[in-house]
Amino acid sequence: MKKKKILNIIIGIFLLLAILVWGGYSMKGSIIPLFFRVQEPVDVDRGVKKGEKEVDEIDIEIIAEDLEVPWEIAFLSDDSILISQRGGSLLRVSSGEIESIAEVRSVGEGGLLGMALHPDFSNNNFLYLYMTTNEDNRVIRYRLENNDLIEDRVIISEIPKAKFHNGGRIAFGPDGYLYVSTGDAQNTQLSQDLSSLAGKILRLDENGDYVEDNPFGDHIYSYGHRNPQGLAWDSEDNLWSTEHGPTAQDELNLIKKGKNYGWPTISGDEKREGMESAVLQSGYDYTWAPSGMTYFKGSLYFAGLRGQSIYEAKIEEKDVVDFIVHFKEDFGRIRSINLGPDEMFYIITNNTDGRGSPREGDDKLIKINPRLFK
Ligand SMILES: [Ca+2]
Repeated sequence: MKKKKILNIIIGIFLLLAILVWGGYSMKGSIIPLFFRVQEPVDVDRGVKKGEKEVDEIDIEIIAEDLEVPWEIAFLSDDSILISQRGGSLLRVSSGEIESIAEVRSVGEGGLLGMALHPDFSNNNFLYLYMTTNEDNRVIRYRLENNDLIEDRVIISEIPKAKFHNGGRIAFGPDGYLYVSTGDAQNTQLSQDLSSLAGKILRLDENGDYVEDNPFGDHIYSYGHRNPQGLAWDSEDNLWSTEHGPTAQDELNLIKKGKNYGWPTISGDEKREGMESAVLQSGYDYTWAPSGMTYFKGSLYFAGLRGQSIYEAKIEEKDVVDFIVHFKEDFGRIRSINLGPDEMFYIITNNTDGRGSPREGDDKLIKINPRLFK
């Protein structure tokens, strides 16, 4: 009798264990993502292999997938990121969730491009967007309240538009003013024409008025540009810009107030009296197709579309002292690179607009630890 009772208890424990093991195993797929942030191993030569590092030391992390031609990133906080998509939608990515905030205006071939938060965004909620409309390229200021985007005012309009060469990067400088890069709108003569807003870098105050000490008494800050799409300031507050050249001869320029950057008379490092040559150019048979740019610890990092790379230009005394190509072809075409408040790089790919070869999950927002660039 006693033996039988013990046997029953043993069988009972065994069955209970079997149920627990089976249950745990069958739910494995749903349990794991709850405990570990889903972390896709990225197929890159220099990427950190899975298993080599602790789980919390993530060096490359895909933050969002299935984006549609994303163009610019802005950080509301460490874990809340805005993304503009060229088709006209604005997204917010929080904890891996993607929310659609708004559809912005009708757009042409350019679309919704640049985005910048007002330096005092936390108080005034002002968000600036650069977009192509049916008439022009323009910058509009909105108030972003929770997930509502409320139009506030047109900051600048009548920037010539075209199928290509719409410029589109906007950024607040260390002087507190808004800089706007515009393309030549496929009319090369406009870049030298000081009565046109095409092919320029503009400088505006927060309301869209021109800054009093702008060089020509209007919105223009520099001219003779073809299609600049990257703006970044170094630690000495020098403004740098990337610019698409004509078949190769892409440029990295040091932007100075009132200067002429040569297009269409000169390109790349060609020289002409009264015109500024690029500090660095891609060469005569190589194309970066450079777009977004950011500065971090002595280097400018900029995105390459055609070049499918992140380019690093180390700078000293307003000159480039070293040039390094990172992640070549690892992610495809890259539209932008930004530095987050967490001092991590965030890049967006540009493989879904018909010019690239989309990979699984494209387009993506990817976080990269800057230590991988050492
Ligand atoms: Ca030039």
